Amino acid sequence: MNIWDQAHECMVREELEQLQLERLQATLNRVHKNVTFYRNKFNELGFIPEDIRSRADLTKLPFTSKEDLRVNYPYGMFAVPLREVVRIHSSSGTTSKPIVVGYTKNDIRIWSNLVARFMMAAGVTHDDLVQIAFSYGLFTGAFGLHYGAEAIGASVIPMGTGNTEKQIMIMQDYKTTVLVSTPSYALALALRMEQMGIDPKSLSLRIGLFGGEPWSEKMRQDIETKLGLSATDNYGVSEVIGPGVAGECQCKNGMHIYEDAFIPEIIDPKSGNVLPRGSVGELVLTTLTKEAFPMIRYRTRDITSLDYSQCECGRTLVRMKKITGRTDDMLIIRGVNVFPSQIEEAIYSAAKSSAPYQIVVERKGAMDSLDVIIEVTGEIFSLELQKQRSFLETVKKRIISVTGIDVSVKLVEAKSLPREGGKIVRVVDKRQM
Ligand code: DLL
Repeated sequence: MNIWDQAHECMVREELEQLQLERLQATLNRVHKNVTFYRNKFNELGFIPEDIRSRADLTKLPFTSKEDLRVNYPYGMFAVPLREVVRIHSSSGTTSKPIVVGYTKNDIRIWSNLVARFMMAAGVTHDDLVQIAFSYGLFTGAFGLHYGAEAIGASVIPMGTGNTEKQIMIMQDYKTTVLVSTPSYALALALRMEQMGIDPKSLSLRIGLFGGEPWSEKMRQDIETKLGLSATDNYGVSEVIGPGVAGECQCKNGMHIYEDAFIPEIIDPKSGNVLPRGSVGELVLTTLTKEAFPMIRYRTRDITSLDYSQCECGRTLVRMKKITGRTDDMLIIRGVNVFPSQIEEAIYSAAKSSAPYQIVVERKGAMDSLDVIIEVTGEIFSLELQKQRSFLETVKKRIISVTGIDVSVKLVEAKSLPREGGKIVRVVDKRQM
């Protein structure tokens, strides 16, 4: 029943845990030998890979954070020489420098097969025409889904993002059956079709694979009725692999985590302690198969919980609930990760000093917008109007070049931004999913 890798997706739990342990030991040996960062951390703790005798021993290991990846930019966390790396992707960092991740040939093969799992679980077959409306480039989304669809043997339409009317024309003319995008872009497509008077029934769409940002059950219903397809959720993190960490089956009741490739843990974000089964907390992931970029206990900062009960689909893999929030201040705007610190850095470098600012995020129609409001300070005030304009332009350009998303930047009077306890609320997120 739509299962791509029966042997791994339906394993008896005891066997799965034995496989995890073996793969974990191999991964720890690999990072101990090849990644200075991990070798130093392990030495500090007096830990050697042989100390891992059961899965529970995982808690002896240190966490890895985005900050660790930033410090080791660009290739410090790679566990193979660059000549063995066949692909590089990246993801937002907390500063203007992104995080760099790499894949060996074997990593790409495994990644494609993991993505094929959730595509097939959603009902995709080799007869489908898959339109990929993610950005092709450093973002892991487009290439991840592209290779997964090819592994299944479906026909891929590598459309990329934007150009909504052309997307719709291609859907009509090429008879697209599967749409791959962020959920918010799926809604934007639906709204545009409504405006153009196009009946979704006249299209051939039957399945939607959506991920890269949080969305609600209400959004699922909207997308399903407006586009006339079955909408499924899939989850991933670039540092861990990209899409292909977890995906829904047709029961649509949680995303199966591919536990033969990743060990999930739920921790209390403050104490770092592992929480009892079923608790809500921060998801931590350890990779078990990756050669080029293994991650030990990577703190995703995503809040969710795990459900170990048996799923009706026959898979024995644990399911994660929808992501309900973050334990840091990262925003996801149209599928793109943005940190307020990146914006602050852009303002600082243009103003040559700090300036009070606020970030306002809204959902206009189906699309997110990000406005940066900066208070006029002594320095900015003293600039002539012409220079103020060019200051705003510089800030805007810097933000766009670092984050890749379009923003609006405006100046307001000194002390006019609302304060709480004397402090400006940095981010006002008005979106309702
Ligand atoms: O967004 C990978 C991906 C691409 C997954 C396409 C699915 C589809 P990053 O750019 O590194 O990687 O962003 C990872 O996005 O930590 C979550 O906060 C969020 N995220 C990803 N998928 C989901 C989802 C890709 N299905 C960050 N639901 C993660 C909620 C999601 N949040």
